[in-house]
Order: sequence, then C-alpha cells, then structure tokens
Amino acid sequence: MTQVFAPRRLDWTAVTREVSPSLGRCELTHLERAPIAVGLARAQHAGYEALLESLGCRLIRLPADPDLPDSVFVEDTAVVLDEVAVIARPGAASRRPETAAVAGALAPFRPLLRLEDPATLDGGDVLVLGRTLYVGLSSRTSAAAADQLGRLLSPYGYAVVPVSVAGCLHLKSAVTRAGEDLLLLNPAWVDPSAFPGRRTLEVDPAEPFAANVLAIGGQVVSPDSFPRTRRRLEAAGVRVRPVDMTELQKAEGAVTCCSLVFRARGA
Ligand code: CIR
Repeated sequence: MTQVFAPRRLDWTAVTREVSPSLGRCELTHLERAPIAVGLARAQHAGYEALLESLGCRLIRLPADPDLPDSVFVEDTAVVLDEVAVIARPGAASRRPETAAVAGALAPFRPLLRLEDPATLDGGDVLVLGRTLYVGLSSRTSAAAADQLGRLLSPYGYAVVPVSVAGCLHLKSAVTRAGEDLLLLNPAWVDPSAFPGRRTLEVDPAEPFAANVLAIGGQVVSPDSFPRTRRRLEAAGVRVRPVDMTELQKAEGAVTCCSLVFRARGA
C-alpha cells in the first residue's frame, strides 16, 4: 500500500546562532564559572535545533563569532512581535555587538525598531502574553528600557508592564508561557500576583531553573535535567519535549535564549 506523507508544515521561523568557540568566556551573574566543553555544547545545540525543526520551525542559522562568547543566546538581542521587531540594547556591554547580525536576519521579516542609549534591555526579560509585554527589571534591563519599549509599541496596541525579578538572571528565568493559558513559574524569583488572571503552575522546588520552557505549537521544549517539573507539566496536560542542555546551562543559558521564534511571514 502506498503511504502518502503530508508535507511538514513550517509555521514558524527560528533564528539561531552557532555556539562561539569562546563560550567559556561568557558573562555570568548568578552561577560560578565551570569548565564548558564547547564541542559538547555544539552537539547539544544541534540537538536543540533539530527539535525546533521537528516542531515546524524553519531555521535561520547565523554563523558563530569567536569574539562574541554569548552570541548563541540570540533571544537577548531582540523582541519579535507579529508587526515589528525591536532590536535590544543588551545590559552587558560585551553583548551589544551581537545585535548587528540578528538585525540583519530579522530585517526581511519585520520592520525594525531600536532601543536607544541609555536604556538597556535583554530579550530574556521580555515575556509576551497577547498584547501585553511583561518586562523584568533585572541587572540587565532598566526601567528606562521598559518606558522606551512602551512608547515604541503603544502605536501597535501593546502595553508594557514592568515586573520585579530577584535572584535570577532574567524574567524568563523565573516565568515562561507553558501553554495558551498557562504560566510556569518559580515563585522564589517572581511574584505570581504580577500576572493577575493567569493560570500558573510552579516548578518543583528542587528544580529552581526549570521555569524556562519554550512553547511552540502546543508543545514545550524543556531541559531534560528537570524531570520533576516535567511530571508537573504533564499532569497539567502539557506535552514536553526534553532536550539536553548541560553545557549551555553552565553559561546561564536556557531553552528560550537559544532562539528567536516567530510566525513565518514576509521574506
Ligand atoms: C549572559 O549572562 O548574558 C549569558 N551568559 C546567558 C544569557 C542567557 N539568556 C537568556 O536567558 N535569555
């Protein structure tokens, strides 16, 4: 019998960037420096990219830059919405040159807006829920950036809500979207009452870093080092796609940071 395979639907575009050979010199805020096996980091990153492809993402892979240790963490360089993309001004000065290549990759898809000096913002601090952007006030992202973002995006119908975050690098270290109407969060790092009217699920207390998951088309990508939180997600009806991320985690990376995923249109 002839089998007919439906062509895989590529509903999403995902910008990624190869792991830099200098990843071991990454910025660190809350973790002690530990040796990173760059070859293994590359292999794990390739596994992450393959998983995104299997979830329906068309990848745009930017080349590694040996002078930019953290450039694999593309999420921090931009905020991509349906109408526009905002190029960030990362809080760590060493990371600001990362934005040029990402802006070049996004330009065919979205009109570009830019955050300007003195505002600083890492994309990891921006949680988009519908027409609301929750912006974490962290060591990387300033209140001035939340103000500027609000001014840039109000013409497009978006509201910006600043959120206090403590004990972790970014807002999205503490809370991410795990489904249409479900937030996964670590209440030690962000106050659940900052998200009124939203259904929330807490990480297992033994896995404080597990709140960062990447939701794509009804499934979530999550590091396989968080089995307890995975069980909580599955009990809540969420389909989890685990991925091995140990080396990027040593650089304070997580699953959302390694891509910019947006609805495919334009170009
Ligand atoms: C940094 O400190 O900027 C990098 N080593 C890690 C960035 C992780 N990005 C993210 O969670 N969005």
